[in-house]
Amino acid sequence: MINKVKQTAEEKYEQLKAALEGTNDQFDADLLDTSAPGEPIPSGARHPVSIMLNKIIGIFERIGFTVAEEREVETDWYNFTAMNTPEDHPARDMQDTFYVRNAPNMLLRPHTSSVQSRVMTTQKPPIRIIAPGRVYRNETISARSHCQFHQVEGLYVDEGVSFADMKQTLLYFAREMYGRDTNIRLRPSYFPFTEPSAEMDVYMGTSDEKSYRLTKGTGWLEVLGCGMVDPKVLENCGINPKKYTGFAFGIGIERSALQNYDISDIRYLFENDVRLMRQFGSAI
Ligand code: 2U9
Repeated sequence: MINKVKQTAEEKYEQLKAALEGTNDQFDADLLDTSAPGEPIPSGARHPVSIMLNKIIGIFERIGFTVAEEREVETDWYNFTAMNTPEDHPARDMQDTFYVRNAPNMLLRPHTSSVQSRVMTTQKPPIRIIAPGRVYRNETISARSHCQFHQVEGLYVDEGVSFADMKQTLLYFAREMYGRDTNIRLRPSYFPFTEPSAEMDVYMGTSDEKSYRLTKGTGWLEVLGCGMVDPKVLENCGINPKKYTGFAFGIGIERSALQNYDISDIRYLFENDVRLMRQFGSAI
């Protein structure tokens, strides 16, 4: 009886061994199939805000502007006092600007102008810089506005810099950004730090549904603010306004990104949802 059990066990063992060896042969063959297609390696993607920032930086670097970066927690002097924004200006209000608790002179910068005011107090003209970076404002968060966003500001100070220089520089920018046949217009505006000040529109037309909607039926899209640096700002930063003049401009990045990529809500840009980013896999 014991022999019979042993025999059955041995048969079973041989059967299983043969079957397993057969499978192993198959498995080894699969492993060694050098013609099998490789596993795809997912590539990373840039954030739409970075794509827009890099594009704008590239355009200005090609005509001799260099990037300047500075701190996000600033003093009110570099952001407001130097920039000719009076003590009672509404932008200084806590409703509009985040202040650091227990440090009344410190704030989260509401624009990157403090980069330029810092550069002007330490360097002599010619100054030709762009200041990209994150800024903060005490705004109610909605589909259209957020308490954090990005700007690129530019500054050119030298002897004999004119409004015509500004217009031609911004026309070059618009044509690099929106196409070589793009036309622009400058509308009068007001900023405490520039005089005269203007807003620049680019002509998109109204022939397709997207441009009609973006331009509210006018064909013109507002792109940036600009102006000649107020002589008071130059003086505050230690630059002689009798000898030097300059122009400056500011571009809001999120708004351009939403328009460019047809994104319906600014909050998507701050949620780090990879499904948003994956759609920009092929962009630089
Ligand atoms: C210095 C002197 C002047 C920067 C400027 C604007 C016009 C402007 C807005 C664009 C959209 C802010 O992001 S936004 O909401 N900015 O319209 N910014 S001129 O002027 C300067 C900067 C530095 C020393």
